[in-house]
Amino acid sequence: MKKFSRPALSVLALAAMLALAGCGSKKPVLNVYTWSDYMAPSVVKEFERQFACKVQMNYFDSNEAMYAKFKNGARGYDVIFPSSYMVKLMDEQGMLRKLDKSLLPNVANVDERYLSRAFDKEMDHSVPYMITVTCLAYTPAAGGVEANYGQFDRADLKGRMTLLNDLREVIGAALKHNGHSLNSVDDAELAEAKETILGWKKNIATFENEQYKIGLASGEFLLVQGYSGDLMQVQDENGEIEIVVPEEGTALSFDDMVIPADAPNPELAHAFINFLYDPEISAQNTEYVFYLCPNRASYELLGEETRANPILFPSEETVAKLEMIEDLGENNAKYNKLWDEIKAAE
Ligand code: SPD
Repeated sequence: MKKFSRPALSVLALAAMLALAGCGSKKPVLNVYTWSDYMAPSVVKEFERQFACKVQMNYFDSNEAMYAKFKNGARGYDVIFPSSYMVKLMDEQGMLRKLDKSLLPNVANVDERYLSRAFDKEMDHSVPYMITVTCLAYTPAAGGVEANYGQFDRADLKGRMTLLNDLREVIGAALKHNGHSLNSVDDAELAEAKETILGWKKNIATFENEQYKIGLASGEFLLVQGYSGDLMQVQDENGEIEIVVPEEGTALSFDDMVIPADAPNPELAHAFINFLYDPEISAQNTEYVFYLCPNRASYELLGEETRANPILFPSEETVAKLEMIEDLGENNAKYNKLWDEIKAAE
């Protein structure tokens, strides 16, 4: 039988209020805008049951696509899950609602080791949801793979590899491969990264954020750059797949939970964020999506295999290789221009 930690009184009162509001009328709807394959269906169902509501899931496949949609006037979302560098940009533009901490008692469990690396350390506008480490994954048919981004230079794997369709991840990978910070704004380093990626582009099948998972599972793609949890989901289906952290270093991202300034249902949105930090719920979610929710109180509830997973709980040596993707302020324009040039190149 499932146990749930005892929520604070104000949260119980809110649940009762929302449940009553649902009686005899249409259920309240929580509109969520997030990445795909990123939440256990059982978790969503349990929230709908406890809060007598309907959760409507909507998906994006990159921070930039989400931001562009929002900037162009998309409205009606209650909770969004951008990466923290994008949260900073959205916050600066007044797009986000200040969080009411009295409605988020479970969030006290957030792991300080991660929060200390976050941009919004006070969690004024965002709460970390899950942590991504960008990795490489390959099948045995790729043959003799080394754990580095230089693999994308391999002409023998031409047409059988993919890079993410994510400008910060791909430019970041090339910068790391060339020995620089993945947040570099140095013109010479960025020009060098562009040349590196143009070389890789000759060998990859495509830049892909979603279909690469099916392609890797089916054997169509032999080596891919991917988000850690997504790759582990594929590995769970196909035990032959290997996942490695690139030795030059790689990206660490937090995807956060934020409430848009004009969210139609901010109370229910707070309840959802708080619910996702219930230790049992966080553990259940991590076991399903293979991303770590940085909720200290949930760690002891994870299975032994999950606790021993070197990507979810990396060694000091691996942590030293990880660099957080940061917002680059006015220099974001440089990256956008570089990415457009890379995409347009033959
Ligand atoms: N399927 C969920 C993918 C979300 C991974 N996080 C993206 C981080 C981007 N830097």
